[in-house]
Amino acid sequence: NGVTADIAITTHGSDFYFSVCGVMGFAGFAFLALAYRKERRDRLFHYITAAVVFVASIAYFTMGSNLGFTPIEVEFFRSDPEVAGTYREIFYVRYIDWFITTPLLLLDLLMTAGTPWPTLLWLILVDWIMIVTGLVGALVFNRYKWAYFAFGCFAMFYIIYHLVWESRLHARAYGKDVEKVFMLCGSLTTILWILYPVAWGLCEGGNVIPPDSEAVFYGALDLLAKPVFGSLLLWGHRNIDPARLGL
Ligand code: RET
Repeated sequence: NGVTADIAITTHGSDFYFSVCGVMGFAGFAFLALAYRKERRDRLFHYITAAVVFVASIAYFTMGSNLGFTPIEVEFFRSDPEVAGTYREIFYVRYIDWFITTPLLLLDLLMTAGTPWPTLLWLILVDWIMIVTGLVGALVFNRYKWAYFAFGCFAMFYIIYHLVWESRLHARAYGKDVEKVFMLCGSLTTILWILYPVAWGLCEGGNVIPPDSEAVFYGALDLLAKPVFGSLLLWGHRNIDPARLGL
């Protein structure tokens, strides 16, 4: 429709997005190929993890094609004359990706810890609050965006508290091998998830770094949180019978 942003990605930015798209897609086929070495009933974690990277691959295809964004006016109170009235491209497609994939990543982790399903559902609902408030905040142009950001951070720290305390103790009860994979993947998740709001504050929030740097920041986080996390999780599960976890 001809709407463009003053602050937008360059060709380099889109090349980077296409590379991440390729890595995510490749990881998806690899996770599926590994699934076929197992009995159908033992493939749960493979299917969930493959779905995560396939969804991400499509989101990255979208951003590489310079689609899935909308121009949002840069926040008013930062308006030195340089940035007043300028528009930054905000990739809402990220949040559609995260809305689908972060609950799946939580499923991966929490089912590893044998978390009871009512708790699991509750944490997914809290996760949705985190993502949706982040999206709304990103689309708001004035300082109210930071209120949404605060709601989202509150939700995230609640989830992290759960991973670090309740779920860790749960995982421990299932034995050494379960505890080990949970500790590895849970620690990775805790560190990475805390960096997402940092990226948001520098990009959608404060417009401190340009969209090309945003591509690299979120891109690195997504590669670590999806294909790297997924590989470690599936590797950790190689000798764990899902029936032991009540699955
Ligand atoms: C937002 C902004 C609002 C406050 C918080 C956020 C956290 C986002 C997170 C995203 C995780 C994404 C993952 C993607 C998979 O690749 C929405 C940025 C707290 C934690 C793991």
